[in-house]
Amino acid sequence: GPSAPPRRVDVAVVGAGFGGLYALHKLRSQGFEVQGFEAGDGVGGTWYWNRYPGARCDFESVEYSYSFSEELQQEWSWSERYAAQPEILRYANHVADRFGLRPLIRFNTRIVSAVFDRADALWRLQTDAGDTLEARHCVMATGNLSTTKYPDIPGRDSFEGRYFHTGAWPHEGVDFSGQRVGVIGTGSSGVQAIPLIARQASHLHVFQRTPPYSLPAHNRPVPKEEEDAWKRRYPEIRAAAKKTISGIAAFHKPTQSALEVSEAERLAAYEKHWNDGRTSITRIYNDLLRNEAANATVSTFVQNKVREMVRDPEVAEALVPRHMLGTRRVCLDTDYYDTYNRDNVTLVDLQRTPIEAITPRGIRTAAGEVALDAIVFATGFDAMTGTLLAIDIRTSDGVTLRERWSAGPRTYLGLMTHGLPNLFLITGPGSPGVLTNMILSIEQHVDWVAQCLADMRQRGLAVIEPELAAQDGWVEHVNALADETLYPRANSWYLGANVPGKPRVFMPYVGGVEAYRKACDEVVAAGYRGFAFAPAPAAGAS
Ligand code: NA7
Repeated sequence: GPSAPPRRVDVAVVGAGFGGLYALHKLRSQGFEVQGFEAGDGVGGTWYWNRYPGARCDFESVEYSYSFSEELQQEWSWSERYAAQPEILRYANHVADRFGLRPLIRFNTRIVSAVFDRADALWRLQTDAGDTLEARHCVMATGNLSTTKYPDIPGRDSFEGRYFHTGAWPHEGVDFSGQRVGVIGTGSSGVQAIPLIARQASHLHVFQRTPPYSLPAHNRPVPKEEEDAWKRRYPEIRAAAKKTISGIAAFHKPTQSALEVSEAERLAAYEKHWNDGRTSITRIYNDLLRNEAANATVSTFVQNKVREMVRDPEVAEALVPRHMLGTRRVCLDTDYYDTYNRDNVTLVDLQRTPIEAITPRGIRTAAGEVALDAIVFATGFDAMTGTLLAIDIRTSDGVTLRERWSAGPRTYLGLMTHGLPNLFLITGPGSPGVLTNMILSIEQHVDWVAQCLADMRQRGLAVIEPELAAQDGWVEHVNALADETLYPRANSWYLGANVPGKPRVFMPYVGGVEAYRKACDEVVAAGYRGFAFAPAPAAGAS
């Protein structure tokens, strides 16, 4: 029999993390009809999925929080300098309830395909439940670190114990008491989880391929007076954050070269920063991410710290990172290095003894088999593009995102892709997103999209698409900026280097949030330079 026509809205928002929540709120407040979709059964995105022990933000919570509502930022209290995952998830839930966003979201629903019908100028989104929604515009707030990646090691399914990925942690938690546990991976997630798992497990083996740089968080409760003082200065702090590279007011924009000061002065500055507890050590001098000799000064400083903290010299040497600090994400930890001074912790250096297989009993390296009851995969994500490319995104006349991005992602301003009209990315490749305070970048993107859609409505336009030349120019600019830095010199997920076969393209815009906002705003001021518009088609116009 005839089925009801699909529901039609102005904007579909995919994902209900911090990006999706704010997009729903902002677009609805401008009078657009919106529909959200979320694969999980709750809001929070990253903070919904990553429930592993020790998960916390490595930006201070007073800055890693929404600024769009003065009441929200005045009324919400953060208990710690670096809030842990459960508190950040409570905050996401508070925001969803406070602004009435939950009814706008379909939970437990994954978008499997999105097809733009050129004749009707509508996106048709198909869910994994098999139903369809039509939307004039589609906002992909699908996150940059949302598709978990297991390593290509044979035998995982033969393992007879339990295994977990940090990015898809069981809601009920995991009790490792009395167990022999193996952790594979020492990025931000591993560095946070390892100290806590070590305290619970009977024995912990850490399987390390690349030693990270990790700085002490000096996490602590936030006293009331400090919070009050902060809240009084909030407008000033939020404004200052926009004028930085990372979108964090506390990360100052450096003016001096590391090589123009004396060694004593440099070491004092690094020491002060070490005791302060922030990841922004590369922001002390302006050439730490641009000049190898400058970088060596800070890399060596942290390498020596590692040697001081770990008692067994052989273990210490294996933990000393060798790449240039900052070219891969710097970690922030609580007791990470001291964990290797415990009797029940063994470091397995995979550079010496690579993993050969996962066996029914544990993990076999070139040095033999380690018997384990549980394995934790802290092995990261198919970052920035994985989640988007897992959705079949295409147009009715045969353009596919997968094909357009086959040699690496291409966007104009990180916001849109040529050939795929009315599809907006939040903090996507070509934007500074992943290198910055994500919530600040999310707000800027969503505000830009909301303004754009409001302008289009006012001018009676229904279709927006970046021009190919504008996109090529932006991609070239993003690459040129990256090539002036040391970033592309390391194997990192910024480059897709952690996923075998992924094109090696440095994906984020390194110019910082201030320059990026200026670029986006200038395009608007120049009448949306580089974008082409069209009115709604006569038939099927809504
Ligand atoms: P990351 O930073 O991508 O770290 C993944 C870790 O897993 C890293 O140490 C990898 O070593 C290791 N890994 C990956 N595959 C393997 C194999 N096959 N064998 C051994 N070790 C492996 O992910 P996180 O979840 O820690 O952090 C992601 C982001 O979340 C982080 O940057 C912050 O922005 C927050 P490798 O370095 O590839 O040698």
